[in-house]
Parts: sequence; structure tokens; C-alpha cells
Amino acid sequence: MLLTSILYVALAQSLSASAATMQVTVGANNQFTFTPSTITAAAGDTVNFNFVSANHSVVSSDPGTPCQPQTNALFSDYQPVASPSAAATTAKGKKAKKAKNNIVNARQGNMPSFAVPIQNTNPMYIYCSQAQHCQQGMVMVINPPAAGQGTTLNMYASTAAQANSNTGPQGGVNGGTVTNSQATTATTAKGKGKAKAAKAKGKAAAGGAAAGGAAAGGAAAGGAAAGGAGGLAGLLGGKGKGN
Ligand SMILES: [Cu+2]
Repeated sequence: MLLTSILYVALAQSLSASAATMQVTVGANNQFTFTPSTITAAAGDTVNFNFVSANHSVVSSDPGTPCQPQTNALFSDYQPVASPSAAATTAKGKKAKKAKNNIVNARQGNMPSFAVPIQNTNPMYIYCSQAQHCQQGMVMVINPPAAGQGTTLNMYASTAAQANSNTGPQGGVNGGTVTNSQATTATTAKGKGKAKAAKAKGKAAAGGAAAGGAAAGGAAAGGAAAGGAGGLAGLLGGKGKGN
């Protein structure tokens, strides 16, 4: 998958010397935000939406109807990301701290990402279809028009704030490619990282159920699926060894 992405990017770059890849962080600092909230992209560029917290989505709407998918809307599907913060606040001791760091490190290379090839410079209005995130300001615009020439980000956001409902598209991913989706990596992750996280997790879980839950999620997002099992074992009072 990664190799495919690299080859794709390489191919895209060879076709257009100016092709660029922009990064947008989805849910930075556990906030309902896209960062940055506006981006200027050219045809041939790629916008990568990097999911770093909670469970968000990327959906496109028409400018006047935020929180509702447009026809054939862009859709990342929902991309859950476990937060390490619970483990950070409840895990105890040196080992637990190390376990937490392992989980965080595993996650950093394995966060879900949604790569969207930009076809043209028309404005694209983006929102998150989770819960009330759209109304709460989780919106952005790619290639926003200048003030007075169309729907600006502020206009879009204020219309969104008054939307009666927030709806995602039917069906799955559309208009881009998702990598490191937790749903797939959780069942396929293998190797050392997994064993390490599982082991470390057993101990961290002893610090409390919250730590176990967080570690299970962290493992699912990272290269450590067994960490989930370890966390579960911890929750069940199984292998957890701490005090
Ligand atoms: Cu969201």
C-alpha cells in the first residue's frame, strides 16, 4: 500500500513538475478542526487529510448546504483514531510510561490518511459528518473564493453552524484513497511492535480500565494489533501485572 502510494506520487510528480502534496490535520489537539482550514491547491496536487484523534470524516458539500453531502461527494468514511491521552494520564510507573511511548510511536507511523487528488481549482467545501462536528465548526475550504466572489470559509462555517442536521454520504470511501485505516491495520498488524505493545499493555492496564481501553485503541491504530488483546486481557484482569 505504501509502495503503491509512493509510486503513485512519483508518477504524479513526473507528469507535472509543479505537483504538490499538502497536508491537512484532522482533529489536531482533539479539537473539531481541519488544520489549516483553507488551502490553495492546483490541478494535479494532492491533499492529504491526516486523522490524528477521535473519529472524524472528510465529506464535500455544495457551498450553500454544509453538513449535507453533495452528489457524488468526496468521502473518507469514518476514521477512528484512539487517543493516547487516557493512557498518558492513568498509566503508572516507568514501564507504563514506556508502554505508552511505544504505543504512541507505533501510532505515529500508522495514522489513517485520506489522499485526495485535486482535479481543478474550483472551491471544494469540506465538513466532518460525525455527530454535530459540522455545526461546531469542523469545516474547511479548498481553493476558497475571494471575499465578494463566492462562499468564503466564514460564510460556509456560519451556515454550517445553523444546519438542522449533519449527514454523511451513503456508501464508503469516494474521491480519494485511505491508507492505514484502523479497521484494516488492526487485524493485519504483525511483528515485534505488536508483541512489545501487548506486553507493555498488560502492565499499563493494571493502572486502570481507562488505560487498558486506551492502549487497546492505540494498538489498533498502530502496528500493534496484539496490544488490543493485551489491553483486553488487562481489562479482564488477565495478564496485567502491575499494582
Ligand atoms: Cu469530526
